[in-house]
Amino acid sequence: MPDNVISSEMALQCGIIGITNVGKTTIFNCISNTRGETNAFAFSATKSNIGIVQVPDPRLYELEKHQETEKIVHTTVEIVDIPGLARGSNKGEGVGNRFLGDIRNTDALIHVLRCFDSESLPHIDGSVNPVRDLETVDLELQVKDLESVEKKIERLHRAAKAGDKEAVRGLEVLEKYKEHIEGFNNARTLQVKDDEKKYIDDLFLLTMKPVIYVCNVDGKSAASGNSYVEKVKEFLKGKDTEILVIAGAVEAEIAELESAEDRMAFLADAGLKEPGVDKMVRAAFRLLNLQTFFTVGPKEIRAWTMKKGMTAPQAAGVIHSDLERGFIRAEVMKYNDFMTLGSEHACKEAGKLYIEGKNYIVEDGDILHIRFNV
Ligand SMILES: Nc1nc2c(ncn2[C@@H]2O[C@H](COP(=O)(O)OP(=O)(O)OP(=O)(O)O)[C@@H](O)[C@H]2O)c(=O)[nH]1
Ligand SMILES: [Mg+2]
Repeated sequence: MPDNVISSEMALQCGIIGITNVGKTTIFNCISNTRGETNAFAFSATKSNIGIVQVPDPRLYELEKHQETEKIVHTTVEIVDIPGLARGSNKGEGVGNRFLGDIRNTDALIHVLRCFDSESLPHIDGSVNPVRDLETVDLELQVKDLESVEKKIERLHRAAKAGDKEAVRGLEVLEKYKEHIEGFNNARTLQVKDDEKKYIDDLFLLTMKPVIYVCNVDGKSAASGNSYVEKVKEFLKGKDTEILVIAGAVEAEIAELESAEDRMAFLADAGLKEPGVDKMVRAAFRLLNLQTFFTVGPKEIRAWTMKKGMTAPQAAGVIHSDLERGFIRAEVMKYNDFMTLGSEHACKEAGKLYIEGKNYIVEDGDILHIRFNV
């Protein structure tokens, strides 16, 4: 199967990681219908929670302004809440070792950092210090990666001795990674040529996975952050990474509220226009290299998930395999054209309804109508 085909068996997963007791499960519970247990005891969590999470896309409601519909369907993304790591996890400290395996199964990471004070919740390392925590977690992952790299180096050494030329080339690349990681760096930051990546792809290195950072702050700091957040930003300066600020405990309370009006009012009180976790889910979606296309009609307006670079028949296959098999053509409108012109008819008149064939690469925000025949 080509690697840009998604089916439900191989859904991409984003993992929530971090030190123990930083608020991972609290944040997870804001976005998921699956309830994870939150707890003030270190190492209390003993299993990962998997949630199918709605990707909040305001464009769906904008589309509804031009097309009356019976229902709106959001697309989803899979997010896993993994129990906390601690110093020494790579040696099985805490319950850490097992969870490194859960991290390996993910495709991208949300790294949660504790940026709140709480007298009732002591920090496992004695004080609140998100930069130290970040480095602690990175180090655990690096140690594990180094193990994987060294194992493969041994294997390749044997093959190289037996005269395998490919193994000799592989060794050069792996030695570069070994040196890089030994210098307390994450694998993702090493610049290598595209054709060198294949020598480590099979290792699924933990520090190779793309990452965003979430600073979990107290309610007062929801809109403006605090000095802990500043330290994190300072530390990550120049690194090409996204940093989000979320008031986890407050957002968890807001998420519990029944009425949408109440939720809006409490968000406004906290100085927010939308929940920080909504931004986080969209960021996770992008981090996984996923994009959205829409189908728009009187029965439903719906967002669908596709991998960046999918062709029109592949995207059609996300809706139903028949649509891929019997694909004839796609009628495509751009979201912005549809919003400005206001209807399919108007788009057609303006020459903004494009007829595309099987080689068309679908773009984020495309509104598709698939013509097919089976
Ligand atoms: N004051 C304050 N407490 C928080 C905040 N977020 C989480 N907590 C509390 O911190 C404790 C731990 O939260 P969890 O969400 O269980 O933390 P976790 O990171 O999932 O912990 P492990 O799964 O054990 O690693 C709970 O008692 C939460 O109520 C916050 O923003 N402010
Ligand atoms: Mg937890």
